[in-house]
Amino acid sequence: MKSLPMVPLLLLSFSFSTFAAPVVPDSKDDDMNFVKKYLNDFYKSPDNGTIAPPRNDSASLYNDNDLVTEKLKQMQSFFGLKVTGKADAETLAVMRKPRCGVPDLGRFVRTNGNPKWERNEITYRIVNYTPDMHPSDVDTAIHKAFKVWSNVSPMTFKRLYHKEADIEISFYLRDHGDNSPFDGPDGILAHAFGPGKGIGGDAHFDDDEFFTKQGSRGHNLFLVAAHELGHSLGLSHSTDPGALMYPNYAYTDPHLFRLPQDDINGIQAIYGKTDDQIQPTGPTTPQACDPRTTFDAIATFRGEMMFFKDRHFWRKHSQEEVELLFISLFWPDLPSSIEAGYENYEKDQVLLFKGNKYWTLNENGILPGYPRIIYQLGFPKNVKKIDAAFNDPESGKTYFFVGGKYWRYDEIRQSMEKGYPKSINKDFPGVRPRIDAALKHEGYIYFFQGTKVIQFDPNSNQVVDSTQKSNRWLNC
Ligand code: E1S
Ligand code: CA
Ligand code: ZN
Ligand code: ZN
Repeated sequence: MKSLPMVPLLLLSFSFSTFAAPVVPDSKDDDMNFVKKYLNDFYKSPDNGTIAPPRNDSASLYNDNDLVTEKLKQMQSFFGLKVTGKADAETLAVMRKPRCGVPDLGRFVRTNGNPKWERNEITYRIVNYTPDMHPSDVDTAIHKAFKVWSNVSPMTFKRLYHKEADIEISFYLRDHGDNSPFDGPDGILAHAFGPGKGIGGDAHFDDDEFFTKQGSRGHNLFLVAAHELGHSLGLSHSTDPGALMYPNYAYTDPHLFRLPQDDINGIQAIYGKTDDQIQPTGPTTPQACDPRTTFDAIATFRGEMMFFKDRHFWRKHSQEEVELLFISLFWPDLPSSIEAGYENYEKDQVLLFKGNKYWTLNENGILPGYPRIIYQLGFPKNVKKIDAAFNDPESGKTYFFVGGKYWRYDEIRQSMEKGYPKSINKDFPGVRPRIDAALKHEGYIYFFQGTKVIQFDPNSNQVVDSTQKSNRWLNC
């Protein structure tokens, strides 16, 4: 589980002499202890999450430093200080002022200690319903969200109807009595409390949101609930942008949802593995600079490059920085693991291929009427998928690579050319079949094969370089 980086504390303690603090600190350790005591005294968590000595096992996901940071932020916002989460000089000065002993607020704190459920059998109750969905669809979404976590851990979840349960699920508007009011439409979608008595474990959903069963309008209740239940079980946020416990909502088709490996690692670090012989695995987020990085497909669009990989693509603006994005964020109806793609400069479109289907996209998204079947482009029925494609803007011709053969399509006449398929070996000497992705760029053809790139010069008809790593294109 990739936890968010800890904010280093007390970085500024050396600058104290400039502040008229009543007590001159002896050392950084004293500052730290003072800050911790102050926060424990005045920023208690709902279920008494005090800042505990750090646990050194891998399950300490709700880290002590996270808690200190969280409570510091609350304290800073309470006093109208700059909210840094760090015990900077200004913050320490306020803390050192005399004050009354009543806690500032029993505010909602999720990162309290390292709470976990001490039993594996947990109960839940759906307290009320949203008007957005049919109640039975709410039941199904919540049931599925619990299943996400019970599938990968020894935890079991039993629904109660009339008795108070460990995890109480409810929909609320604005202020709802836990000192963490919702904020109206957008912004906060929901929140949940870490394991504990009373409000501990409970998940609240902001009913000013539009929750859905399906589709990309509004927010999918199953996905939001699965994330919140992660908190209910004691998980904090992850820095892995592909994780369910990443702080930001990302739409993925709920039918195709698989719990990412990072979240599996997180929950298993707390509760251990499943009782099954074979442990479940989940998708991992590709790392651009992993030396093993390979691509599924590459396409350009209006001067940008898109490198497709699993559920994601990297977007590269000319020579600038590279960002990793979800395919589903841009095109909710596209599948993952795209196999080939190219830019049709003529029509200002991008074509993406998977299996015998293809999609045409422009800046507004997928054009209506897609996917279509590749046989409409003139491929014979024995072609089941395209390995790679590129368009040559000078000639307006598109090259399609399939196994050891290639086809050429005339974009202007909109037809496959006669005399194809031809042999890759014969026409591109030095290029072996099974190409992952291809690209025409600044006069050269680049064939991506595994972790290697073959640079081919179409003028001299020869390979000019085959030593480059694929991920060099991602600035690695
Ligand atoms: C997003 N966050 C949300 O409402 C904080 N904006 C409470 C919290 O202040 O639970 O973090 C805020 C909740 C949310 C985050 C991620 C819901 C998904 C990640 C990956 S969905 C496929 C997915 C996600 C869903 C509160
Ligand atoms: Ca909201
Ligand atoms: Zn609440
Ligand atoms: Zn969250």
